[in-house]
Amino acid sequence: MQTSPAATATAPEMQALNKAALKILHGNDRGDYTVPTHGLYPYQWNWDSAFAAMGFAQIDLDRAWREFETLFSGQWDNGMVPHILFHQVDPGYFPGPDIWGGHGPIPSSGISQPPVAATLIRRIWEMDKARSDRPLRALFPKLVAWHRWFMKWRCEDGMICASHPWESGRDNAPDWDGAMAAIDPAGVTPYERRDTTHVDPHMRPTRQDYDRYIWLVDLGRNCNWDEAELKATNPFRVADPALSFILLRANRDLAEMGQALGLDTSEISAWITLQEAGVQRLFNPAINAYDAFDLRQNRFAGSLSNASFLCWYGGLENPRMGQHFDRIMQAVSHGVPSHDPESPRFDRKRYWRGPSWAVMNTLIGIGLKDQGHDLRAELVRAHTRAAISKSGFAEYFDPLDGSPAGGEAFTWTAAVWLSWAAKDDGRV
Ligand code: 9WN
Repeated sequence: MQTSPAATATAPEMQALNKAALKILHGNDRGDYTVPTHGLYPYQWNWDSAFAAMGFAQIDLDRAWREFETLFSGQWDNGMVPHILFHQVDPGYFPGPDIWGGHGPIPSSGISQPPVAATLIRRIWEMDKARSDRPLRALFPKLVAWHRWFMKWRCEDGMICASHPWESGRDNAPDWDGAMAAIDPAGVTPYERRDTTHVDPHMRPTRQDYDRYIWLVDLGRNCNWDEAELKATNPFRVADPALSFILLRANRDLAEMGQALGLDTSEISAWITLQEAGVQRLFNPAINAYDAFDLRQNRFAGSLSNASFLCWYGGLENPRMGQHFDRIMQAVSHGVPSHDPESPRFDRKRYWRGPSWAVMNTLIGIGLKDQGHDLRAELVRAHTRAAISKSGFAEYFDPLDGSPAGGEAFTWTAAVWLSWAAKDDGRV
């Protein structure tokens, strides 16, 4: 196994990076919430916010809680917490609130995003326990309602499905290729992309992807985001290893917090039991790895991705995943790549089809550490540090040389630096 990254920063370089990370966090801070980066993403994104809160927790626990409170102020009556909250309309991003037609208390999208919040809230609560349980007590029922929504509308035999590639947070991953190919986007609302005015189009999803993203938004808006109708009609329903492992882990953390608060957690325990069986169904023997599964076409995607490596984060042990991990980390200098570099679909620059993401690395690293794979956990951290030291706080990184890709001055990359990548003990 490779044990050291391509480069390590000196102490003064580390200090300069700490300072730069804080500057990014403050620069993207809009008071009660944080934008992922100025320009490209001018709104509050769900899982980005959870990581932003971890960054703030290093310097200001009240501000960390406020990030979550703002996020949950956008929760819908059915429990869903949207993937984007449009606090202030900004023409720099498409699709905006009018295209989404969300019906929550704040203008929003109509889908959700990976529920990392409970796990990161647990960490902040542990850091803040001595002061008070009050913020956790207020958020706890909202977390339960959100997870209940996932279990009611996104769960198939314990596997958790994405209803749109954006819901997975891994927009153009090869995991969705089969399901996307089956969609005919005829009649999609005419639109003009804004992302490619901010970022090199070679680093972004294709036009074919976007037609289908917007077609799926049209589908949801046209039925007023009626989940029962969408469950029956949406051609995109793919069980996602990331959503499945992340929600399983989140439910474990939620149950722990509930018990500490003296609350009844039997409903959560039942979810965990169902999900523990469900994640086993995501193991695809054809690639010997956890994989996405298309419920509509009843077939695996055949994609070994960084989501597959969230198995440890979900509390699972599987020696075959360790072998894949070692092989892939030997093939790259700045992992963990979002897709297997040996696959013909690997694309080192294009978003979720190859690049490494500091935020996924954090989750993979937490899981490895929790399962006792200390060397592998440290390797992920070292690669993440090397990429950030070399290229700054980019949205994602080329895994073959660590060069920056996507947006710049990224909140979650800065937050990951402060809360995990640069820390001595390797714990979030
Ligand atoms: C669509 C904000 C978000 C992340 C996602 C990432 C990207 C949006 C986009 O940016 O998605 O939600 O327009 O490309 O894929 O994970 O939350 O950083």
